[in-house]
Amino acid sequence: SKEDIKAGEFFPGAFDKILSTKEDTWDILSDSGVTLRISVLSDHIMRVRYACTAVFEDDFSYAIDPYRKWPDVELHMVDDDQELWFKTKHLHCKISKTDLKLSFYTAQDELINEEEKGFHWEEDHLHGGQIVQMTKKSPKGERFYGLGDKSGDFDLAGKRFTIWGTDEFGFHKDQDPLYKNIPFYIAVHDRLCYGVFFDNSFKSYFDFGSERTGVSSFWADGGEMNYYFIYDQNPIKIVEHYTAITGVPELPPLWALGYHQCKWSYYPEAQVREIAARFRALRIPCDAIYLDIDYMDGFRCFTWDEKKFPNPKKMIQDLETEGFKTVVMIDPGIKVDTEYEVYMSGIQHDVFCRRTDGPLYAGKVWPGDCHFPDFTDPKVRSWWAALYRELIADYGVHGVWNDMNEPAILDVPTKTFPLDVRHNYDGHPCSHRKAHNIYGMQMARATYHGVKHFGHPKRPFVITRSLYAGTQRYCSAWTGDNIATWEHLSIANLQCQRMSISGFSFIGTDIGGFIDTPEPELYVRYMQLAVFHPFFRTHSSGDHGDQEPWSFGKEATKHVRFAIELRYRLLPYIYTTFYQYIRRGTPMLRPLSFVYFDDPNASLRQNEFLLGDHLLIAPILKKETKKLEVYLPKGDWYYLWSEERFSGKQLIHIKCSLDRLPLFVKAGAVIPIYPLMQYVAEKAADCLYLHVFYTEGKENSYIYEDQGENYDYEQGLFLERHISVSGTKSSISITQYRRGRYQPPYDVIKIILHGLPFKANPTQKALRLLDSGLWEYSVDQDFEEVTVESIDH
Ligand code: MIG
Repeated sequence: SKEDIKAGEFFPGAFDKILSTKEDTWDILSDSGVTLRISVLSDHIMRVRYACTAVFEDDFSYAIDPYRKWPDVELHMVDDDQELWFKTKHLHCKISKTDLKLSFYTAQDELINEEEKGFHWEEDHLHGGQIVQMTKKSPKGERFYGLGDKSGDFDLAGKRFTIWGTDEFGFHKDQDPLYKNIPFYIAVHDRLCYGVFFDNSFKSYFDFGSERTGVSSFWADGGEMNYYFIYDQNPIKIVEHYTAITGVPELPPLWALGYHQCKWSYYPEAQVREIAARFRALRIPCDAIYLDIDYMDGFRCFTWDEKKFPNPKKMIQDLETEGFKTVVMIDPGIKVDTEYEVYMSGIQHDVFCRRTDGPLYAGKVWPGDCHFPDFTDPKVRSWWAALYRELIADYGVHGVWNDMNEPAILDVPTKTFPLDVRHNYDGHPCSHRKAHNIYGMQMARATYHGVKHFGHPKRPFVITRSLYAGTQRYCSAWTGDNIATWEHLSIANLQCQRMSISGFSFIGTDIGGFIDTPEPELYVRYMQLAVFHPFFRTHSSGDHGDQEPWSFGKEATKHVRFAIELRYRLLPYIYTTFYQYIRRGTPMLRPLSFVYFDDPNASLRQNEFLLGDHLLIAPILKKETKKLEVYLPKGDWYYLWSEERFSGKQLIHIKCSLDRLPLFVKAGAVIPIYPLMQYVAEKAADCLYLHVFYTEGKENSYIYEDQGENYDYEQGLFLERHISVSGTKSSISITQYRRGRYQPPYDVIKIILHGLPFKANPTQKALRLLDSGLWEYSVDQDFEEVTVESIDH
């Protein structure tokens, strides 16, 4: 394609010389004084930086996991007449000496990606610095995925996006930008895939063939061209590499994976108690209840409205006795009020953001004029963390919800801070232009440290609205102010999958929609989908109708209860999936187009996805759906609600009724199920169910368990079960290998056998025929092998 170079664009020029600064890092100098720095993190990841004026910025990023150690990599450098090559085992990078353009190849010499204009920049005469840009070639049919919470179709090709966290109340499909800032994408073409993480916190842009066909580009309003190029054999692995760079969370407390009930706002205390009691009376499981801004005294963070909540400590304790955790909102804006302790402490400790010329910045939020802590200053983060003492240590609050941290400001057209506001940026002083996209992340980080400290030895739980790449290390998130429409149900499905493949798995949406009230059918379908989202919470703006599981009539309540019960039964499976996420960076929600990336039909699908290794969810996203077309990828799949077995690589049609969401289990899978509880650890489980889905051949499953609330797992108090199922025409055997020292509360495992192609021999005494027609086999939880044979064996 023809490059159209514009006036004012600068290019690196030709190769001059090469210097090795460290073993894994090379500086390539151009004849115009540009330095290209290549460093190798692993066989699959290279980092590319440019200094337009020979001086690099201090190498500092909020996104990067500081604890990640990269193993040594074998690297070959080849310097010939025309080109420089950097070669790892799996990824080769070629640099042309005439213009310093890069291309990436596989070890088999397949072209993964090459630059078009490559790196170039424009001078920013107003602010100083450069607008740094990168333009790459994009072969026909290339698809693009990622970028966090974008609300359009899953494939981002043909569009342009901006990364600039924005409070978008009632956002719509394709609205951009939204709340989250994840400058990471995955591209797929010709059965090759790669990832690009552009770690630059300025306002940045991604153009996937919208401006010019055949090119993709990304650029930022300042900072460095600094990106990571990732190559591997499938997109799930690309996400795993990205997650290795930016980090994973700790295990959440198990209750955080239960059902949560929220509204803007539940008050006074009597109403909170009433809602909680209603859950128990109606036998709808629930683990957490939220207090939105109205619990505060005049929206002053870290205070209580004593009229509405005369004795928060007692209320929180009583709720806890009933199995409810209390989560409260904390916003970044601190009311300007000399009678308010937190404000005065902030002034005294000089924590608030200032304008360029010195005055404190004041912006309007709920309480009126506020000052805003500069969370990018480590001293301020410590100050903020310490503020949680009373809430967490004294009152017993279990989790904290950080809102409005884009940061969002009312009554100004830009919806945020003026750009001249100053930030410490951990010792790299800068303006809001650079700090905007990481502000919410640093708030959530400070909150996480406070909640963790005062809640110790319990695991912390924090939820945030805004975030930057890497924020998954600290907390969960929700997708912001959605609307109770069917279109938003589709958006929710795509946003959660997209966040998951953007390294952020602990994500959910306001079930039913934040704005407006859903019709009963929509609420039921919404709930059924959200069962499979890692963060599982109903929330609504509260100024329309009620939005509790029982608010939509008898029939809907029944279906909603069934959905929530399914969630609780599946908790060991979901917890295991979370554990796989933190162990390997594997996204919890896995789009079909990612897992079955070599299947061209799967790559055309965007609604179905997998949760974990073995469950395929086919959400119902349209009103009055009677029949759903579902694409099943390779392998055999059981339709959970009928035991019917389908072979994959085909489109099937499923008859739908309102009580069930189409759910498929991979043949050979073992799905762990807990006995139903009304909240996590309501009682000691007396058994673990293992639902085993027959396959002819072999399939492995993995289950992770621990105490669920503290850090004992770090001392080896966890339990891993590696289970394999192998089936023949006349037998099935299930073998287990266990690791870890956690003693589960149950002694017995009940194995439920699905899909046996033979009649089991009932003389085995452990075997019992259930009403459902399935066989159940009771066995010690530490069994090593179980075999069930055909009666005619
Ligand atoms: O714009 O605290 O997204 O979940 O209920 C309103 C009140 C401010 C926005 C959040 C929403 C929350 C609401 N907040």
